[in-house]
Amino acid sequence: MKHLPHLLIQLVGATALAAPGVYDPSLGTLPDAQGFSRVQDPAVQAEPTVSSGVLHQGLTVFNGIQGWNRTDTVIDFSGSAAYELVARLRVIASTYVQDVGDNTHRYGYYIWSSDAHGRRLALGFSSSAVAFDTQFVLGDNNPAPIALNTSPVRTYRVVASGGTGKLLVDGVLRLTVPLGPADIDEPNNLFFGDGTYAGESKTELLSLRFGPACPCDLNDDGLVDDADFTLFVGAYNTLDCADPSMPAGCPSDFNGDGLVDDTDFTIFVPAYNDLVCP
Ligand SMILES: [Ca+2]
Ligand SMILES: [Ca+2]
Ligand SMILES: [Ca+2]
Repeated sequence: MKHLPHLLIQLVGATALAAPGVYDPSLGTLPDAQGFSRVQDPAVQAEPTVSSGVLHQGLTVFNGIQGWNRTDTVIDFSGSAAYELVARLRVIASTYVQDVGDNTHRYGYYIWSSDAHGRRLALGFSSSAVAFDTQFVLGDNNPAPIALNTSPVRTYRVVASGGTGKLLVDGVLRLTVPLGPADIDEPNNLFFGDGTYAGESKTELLSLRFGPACPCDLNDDGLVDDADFTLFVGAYNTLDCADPSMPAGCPSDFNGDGLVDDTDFTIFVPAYNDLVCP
């Protein structure tokens, strides 16, 4: 058993603060009350609800849309700091429709993000697959969807940096795509929900965060606080990323050397002192 260095003494309880770029259902409110705008057509349809830290939505209208967006956060997929979008989501049901006429694909539920240049990274969910697209008109330039049972709660993480987008599911890298062309989407747009007039979905969203990467935020709530410290300590005591008891993807190995040790702790401490993700 290793022991954490005395530096730990510097860590004191953090205060709960609202973090930017976050939708947090545990606050008990809809996205409308947390800085997101409702996108809904037709105007009258089943109202989403929030309970016990979960946003319940759907079954949505097949030939209508219902979701939320915001455009007030400047995003750059190719900036010096990696961009990250993380969502915990359970897909109870979501359709997939292929339009043979124009070679487009429509998923019942989307989480998509565009940067200041109008480049797009979009996750499309069906009950048995997830797609990771860089084009607005979906077609041959997008990678094939991954077969995936989306019904358990899963953590979907999109990371964009250096001209590349990556998709990790539950900490495991599943797809790497080159960034798509500019000017195919509204700038700085983050959208989640049923965004198609050719599909429907029933979902439970447990969290959503987007913005500059914040690797020490191990539970993805926009803060680096005691909850993350507890997760870090567990990984630190396990030490080896190859240990089967280590969380998938070894997220506490901040420097990527295969171990969770004092080096990672020295990376964790300043993030903890900053508290709020950048
Ligand atoms: Ca729809
Ligand atoms: Ca956290
Ligand atoms: Ca390490």
